[in-house]
Amino acid sequence: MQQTPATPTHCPYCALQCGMNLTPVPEGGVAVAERPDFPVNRGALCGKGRTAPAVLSDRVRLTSPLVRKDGVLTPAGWDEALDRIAEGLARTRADHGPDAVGIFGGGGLTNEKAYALGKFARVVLGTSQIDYNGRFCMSSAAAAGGRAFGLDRGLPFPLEDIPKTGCVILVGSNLAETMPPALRYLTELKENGGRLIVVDPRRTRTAEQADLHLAPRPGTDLALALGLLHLVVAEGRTDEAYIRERTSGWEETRAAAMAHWPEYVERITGVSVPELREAVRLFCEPEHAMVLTARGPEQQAKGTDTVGAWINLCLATGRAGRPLSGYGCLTGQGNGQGGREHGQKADQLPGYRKLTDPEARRHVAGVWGVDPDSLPGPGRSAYELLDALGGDVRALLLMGSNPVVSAPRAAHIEERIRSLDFLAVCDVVLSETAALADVVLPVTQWAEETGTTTNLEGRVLLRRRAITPPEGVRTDLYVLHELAARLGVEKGFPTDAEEVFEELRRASAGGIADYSGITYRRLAEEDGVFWPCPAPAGRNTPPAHPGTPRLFLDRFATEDGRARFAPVSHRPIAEEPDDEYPVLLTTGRVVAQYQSGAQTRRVDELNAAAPGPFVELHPRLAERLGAAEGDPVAVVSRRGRAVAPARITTAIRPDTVFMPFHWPGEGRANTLTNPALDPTSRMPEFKACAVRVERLEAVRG
Ligand SMILES: Nc1nc2c(c(=O)[nH]1)N[C@H]1C(S)=C(S)[C@@H](COP(=O)(O)OP(=O)(O)OC[C@H]3O[C@@H](n4cnc5c(=O)[nH]c(N)nc54)[C@H](O)[C@@H]3O)O[C@H]1N2
Ligand SMILES: Nc1nc2c(c(=O)[nH]1)N[C@H]1C(S)=C(S)[C@@H](COP(=O)(O)OP(=O)(O)OC[C@H]3O[C@@H](n4cnc5c(=O)[nH]c(N)nc54)[C@H](O)[C@@H]3O)O[C@H]1N2
Ligand code: SF4
Ligand SMILES: [Mo]
Repeated sequence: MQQTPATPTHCPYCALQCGMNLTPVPEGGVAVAERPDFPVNRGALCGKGRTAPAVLSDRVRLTSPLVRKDGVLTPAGWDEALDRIAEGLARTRADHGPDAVGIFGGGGLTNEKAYALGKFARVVLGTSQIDYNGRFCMSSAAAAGGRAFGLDRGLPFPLEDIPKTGCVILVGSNLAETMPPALRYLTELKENGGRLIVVDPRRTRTAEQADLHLAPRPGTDLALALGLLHLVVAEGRTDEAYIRERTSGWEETRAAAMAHWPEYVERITGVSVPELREAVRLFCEPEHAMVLTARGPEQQAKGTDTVGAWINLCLATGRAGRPLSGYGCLTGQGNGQGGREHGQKADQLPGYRKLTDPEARRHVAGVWGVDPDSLPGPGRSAYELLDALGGDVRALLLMGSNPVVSAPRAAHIEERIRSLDFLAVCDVVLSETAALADVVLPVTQWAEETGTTTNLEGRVLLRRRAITPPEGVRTDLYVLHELAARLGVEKGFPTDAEEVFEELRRASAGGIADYSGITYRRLAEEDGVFWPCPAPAGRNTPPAHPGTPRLFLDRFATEDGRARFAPVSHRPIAEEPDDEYPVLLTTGRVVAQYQSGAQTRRVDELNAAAPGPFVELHPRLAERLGAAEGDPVAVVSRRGRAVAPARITTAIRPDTVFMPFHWPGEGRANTLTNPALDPTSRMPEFKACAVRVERLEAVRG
């Protein structure tokens, strides 16, 4: 029998975008094999990536459009389903104006899809009401990075630099569970004599690897970083020449830090003064050091300032824009980085351009062949958009998110979604949100389509089609093409991903995230290309731009080339515990489930490993409640009540409980969470709210 050659591609899930080889199997679907030559993961895969083919099975996926008839979702043909959507969107627009039609996208969508979705909103619908789930993810780091450096890219250096630095402070990342193959970089760091500090209210699998684990009270990272900066100044560890030559705004920031005495910071965070001093010593002694943040410090109503405070620490010690030193954010979703660059965000045009910038509007409108004045202005952020459903926004097209499970204050958002005049969802499975739709369109999955993603390093990658999708399933690009045509726009929405990418190149040219020098051909030959990668000027094929693995080595991307300090001060979380709600709830992930679980809850092996929600609590708290391991406990916040079995562990602070957010129904963590938003990034406070915990018998009396 002839061997089918394997197709090298990338995982459908997280931002590491591990390389893998796919081979079609006779019974349908693909087999996943190692791809040791791809540098990011060198063959290693986590259980989610390994089992991703299970979601290709007809047993769990959608294979026909569904249209609601007499209240029931019923299989229908593609034309009927597309007609219904076009009608639903057009009627709403006619009755209530273009801004009554909303679009909600996702950071898992490829660059091509995200680009086409943003263009569809502005050109076909003329609506300003588009945003995406990246607001729930790393928007605070993006805002802080943009403010400090003039450019936001997850990591400003490749992962391979991490083992060569002297110290890493990992703030609110549980890498060992959320990007398991990346743990290797931290292990190698330690093997090389480097130090690891982990900041997490829980002693996670990642924290267990640390030389020093700081366990602050949730929502107090801002104070913690200021306390460290205070000590840096007090101990004379600032890099004065660097501050003078490469930064601006130090005096104000220095003054703010000096107001945060270590004893004061200890009272706020629960991290002791000796621990603070030890952290400063480990961070400052080596020649190079890095700070990496993830959702812990970012998913806070002050996430932008919090990340700003960690960046301040890097700047004051001369640890940014130098080899083997810097600040980076570990982005989350498969295309968390690219998804935030090409226009599905409320205030954004492709190439990381601003929708309010007249020059950006002129450039992109030129590529799109429309009048710049016809482009709407910025719309609402994700939570605000979801909150407006059924009010100002009456019809919604949703692609690549499952907000019934993943949005904060989810019961309220579910009710808003139910109150829509019209909802259309494109998905690969019947998610909890798709189940509420008027029309559901079944779309192709990673192994069945081509497209690009940009991983956490800013490395643009080519995902290749390895198998033919089932009859009855179409691509997201096909959906947008067909809807555009039905709404009167015949051109400009190709179904071929490479054609979309060619247009994206031109639209991004000259922007911050410049992809114009990147082609599918290059991506097929190289291990990805780091943006910015401008197209070479001139016509006689001059040498291609190599891409930019390392940013800021000569200058920052601000107007004066200097990084900007952020003069920030401690402030409390939006909802402090009180007598009625005395405990803090924080939320996050487990290794075997992904996000809202829409995909991974359909994989037997993963369900066996992580079958359902739980409430992690300290023995002291459990004792007070009279709860034993496995007992159902109720967690109650001002927004609702969730029930899940108790998991008792000393790995969490006694004043805090933790719930993963991967499940719907009774154990849905987001029934409880607080949608208080960061004023700049509009990121909700997923990581801290006030709750009361009750043993279930006590509740039911
Ligand atoms: N298995 C798995 N992997 C994933 C995902 C998944 O759903 N499942 N999702 C992907 C996506 S989209 C993302 S965004 C990433 C997220 O990756 P991570 O950021 O690593 O994931 P989280 O579990 O949300 O949060 C990390 C840690 O923050 C801690 N934390 C809670 N509150 C605070 C706080 O106030 N301060 C600090 N410093 N820490 C706090 C939590 O205890 C938790 O251990 O993972 C990606 N990878
Ligand atoms: N309490 C709490 N809540 C959180 C978080 C937290 O830490 N705590 N984290 C937040 C974060 S960081 C994130 S990123 C969000 C994520 O939460 P969601 O936005 O709900 O993300 P997913 O569950 O990945 O949903 C993606 C949906 O799109 C489908 N899908 C996948 N690929 C495609 C595609 O190519 N096309 C189409 N049309 N559909 C596709 C999937 O089947 C799934 O139904 O959750 C946020 N919610
Ligand atoms: S770490 Fe992320 S990219 Fe790698 S296999 Fe797991 S889910 Fe996929
Ligand atoms: Mo995320």
